Amino acid sequence: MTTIAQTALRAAPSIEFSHRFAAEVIAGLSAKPKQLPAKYFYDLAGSALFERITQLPEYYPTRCEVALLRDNAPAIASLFPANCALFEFGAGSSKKARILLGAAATIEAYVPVDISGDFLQQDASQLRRDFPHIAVHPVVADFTRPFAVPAPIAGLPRVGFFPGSTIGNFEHHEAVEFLRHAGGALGAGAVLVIGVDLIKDIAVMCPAYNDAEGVTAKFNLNLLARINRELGGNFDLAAFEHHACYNRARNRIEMHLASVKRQKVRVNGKTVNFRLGETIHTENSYKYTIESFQALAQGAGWSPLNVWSDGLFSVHAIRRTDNG
Ligand code: AVI
Repeated sequence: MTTIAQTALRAAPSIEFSHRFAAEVIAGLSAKPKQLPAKYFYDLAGSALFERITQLPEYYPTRCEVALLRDNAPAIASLFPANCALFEFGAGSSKKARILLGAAATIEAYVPVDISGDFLQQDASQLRRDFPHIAVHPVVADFTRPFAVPAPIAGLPRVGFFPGSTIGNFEHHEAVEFLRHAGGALGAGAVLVIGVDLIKDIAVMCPAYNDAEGVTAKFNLNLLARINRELGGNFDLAAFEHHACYNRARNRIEMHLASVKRQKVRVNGKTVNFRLGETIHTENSYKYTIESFQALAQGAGWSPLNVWSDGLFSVHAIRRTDNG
């Protein structure tokens, strides 16, 4: 996930991006019920807020995952083939990948794949200084779509890394699609290390998305602020409330923005009407059991190799089955 430092270096959005953003926002606000794509949370301000979320006392996933990776790095590294290339999907700051790069002597190359090119290049320079024996080949691309593999990596066996439970922000069919795509990019027999948040007591899950400091509320409301900034919207942020709750039937945290009054908002030249209490659904964060994630992965051509868990979060190692 993109962080503060990365986004500070990010170039202005392209015209193509702005058109897609406008079209998806208008489509989402015209839908019933209203919704907005969660991928638009991560502008400069949103990425900074997400970075703060990962440090909140209530937001356990980052802390748990880093501890699991640190405590089990040798066991995870033992699954990697000789002279392999580690591909990180949605690389962000490579903070977590560094744990694996430091533990696995068999990693010959690191290939972070991320849409944020400026930061990737800067982070690559630092990684080359810190791990001089590892070749770093950043790929600027949308990691959910096919991308060109750098030529020097072509012959190396590949290991995938997808931390953060970002898979939880995908609908189940999208998660299967991503795992199939990752399988295609990594090749037959490849190992994928993936972080997955677990279903647990609501008293632990809900505060992680309703923190006392209100950082998650600001993160959610920033989506409206971004629409104001980039699409000439006139959302009054004080007229919307952050709501986050666990949907037991669907095993997901849902985030919404609820209108505190009847109101009209202008976005990109269009008027959007809100009833009192009407919500915009902004994000799903699916939670899994160890077994339900393994079943999902199996359906996408991956078999379980090992899993490390502290009861709150899980780090899975899965292997692509030959026919995956
Ligand atoms: C990035 N993703 C895994 C986070 C999550 O927990 O679903 C995004 C987030 N939304 C609110 N807090 C954190």
